[in-house]
Amino acid sequence: MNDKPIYVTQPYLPPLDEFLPYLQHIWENKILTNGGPMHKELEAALSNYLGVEHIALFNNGTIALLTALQALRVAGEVITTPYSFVATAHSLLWNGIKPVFVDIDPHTLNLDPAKIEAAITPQTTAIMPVHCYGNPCDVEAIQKIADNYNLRVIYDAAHTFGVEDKGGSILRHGDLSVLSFHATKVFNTFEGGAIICPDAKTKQRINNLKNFGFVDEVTVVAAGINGKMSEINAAFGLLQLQHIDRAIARRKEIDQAYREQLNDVKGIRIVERTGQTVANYSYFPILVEADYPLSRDELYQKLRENNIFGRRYFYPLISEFPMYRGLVSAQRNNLPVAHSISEKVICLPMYPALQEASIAAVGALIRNT
Ligand code: T4K
Repeated sequence: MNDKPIYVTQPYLPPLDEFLPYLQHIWENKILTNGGPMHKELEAALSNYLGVEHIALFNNGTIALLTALQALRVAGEVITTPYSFVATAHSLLWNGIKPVFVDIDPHTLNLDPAKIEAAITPQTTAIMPVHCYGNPCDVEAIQKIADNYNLRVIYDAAHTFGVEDKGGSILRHGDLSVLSFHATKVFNTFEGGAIICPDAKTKQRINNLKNFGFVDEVTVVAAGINGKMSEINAAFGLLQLQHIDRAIARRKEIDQAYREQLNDVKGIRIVERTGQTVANYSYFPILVEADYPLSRDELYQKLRENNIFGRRYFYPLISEFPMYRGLVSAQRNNLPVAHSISEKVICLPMYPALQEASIAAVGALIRNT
């Protein structure tokens, strides 16, 4: 039994004294928000680190998703995955858009491109896929469909900080990609997010939208929102960035240690990393199959009884929540793979400060049933 609870994640916090000079700087110049110097510096640093040209920072990933949809004037119906955090579909509803759920691929756990075309109607204007757990979607197949039907593609890339495929950053795909910098993410600014956009003009529109629609002191061009990242969040991001490579390297070690512990456990399937040349090891999802001695929920409870708080990301499916379940596309028989995965998944604790003893304890509990 572990004395202290072990949660699914724990934010990476650099030493406090390293943050104090940033605070001092903010206190001295008294710019707290509205695109101040830290904000500018973080945009430049992130665009360099991520290998993308245009990035617009936000106060969280959800407001960034809402704004991405507004920026492209998406309306009508949008095809998306039920296997995600609820914010993905909520961003559609908040924009008065109808989500149309399409099933996922059983290996990548991302939107299955083979099933997208059948869900397209004359009202469809866009696709919103999620690179779930940092596993890239089948971006080429999705783009081909989008081109054929003249649809926009907005990637929910909340899990995908720093992930690359053979051509570079995964964030370059689609019309826009949206990141989350929430406390539970690989790179965090306490709360935060960003939109990666293809050109300066789109970024300008996004910047206007995240600042109430202002383009200058007296001109408002759109019903914008307040999506601005504050200086304190940006400062924390700048500090995090100095530690991020070490933090991801430690995640990689943990990933390998779990694999060694769990590789040959009958009935436990480790979700494979696919299509990545650079991974960020953001989550460690396992699937509890029928030939494991315990059900998924029994194993989940057993871990909890031992102070290990894995999470069932993503259960229930988004399509099961009351505001979605009435949709035709939300019917269970439309989403058999997503249901099956959602009923098997547990994300094990994964964060840089996780101790070897904790990894061993998790492994032992799962092996010894
Ligand atoms: N799209 C996708 C695909 C997403 O996964 C998310 C967010 C979004 C969009 C939206 O982005 P944001 O608007 O959030 O930027 C968490 C996060 O709140 C959420 O950001 C994340 N996805 C989702 C997958 O997980 P909860 O409700 O599970 O978080 P919570 O508070 O239960 O935290 C999990 C564990 O982490 C806790 O048991 C303890 C630990 N923890 C958490 C926090 C907040 C800490 O140790 N320190 C902390 O400050 O949603």
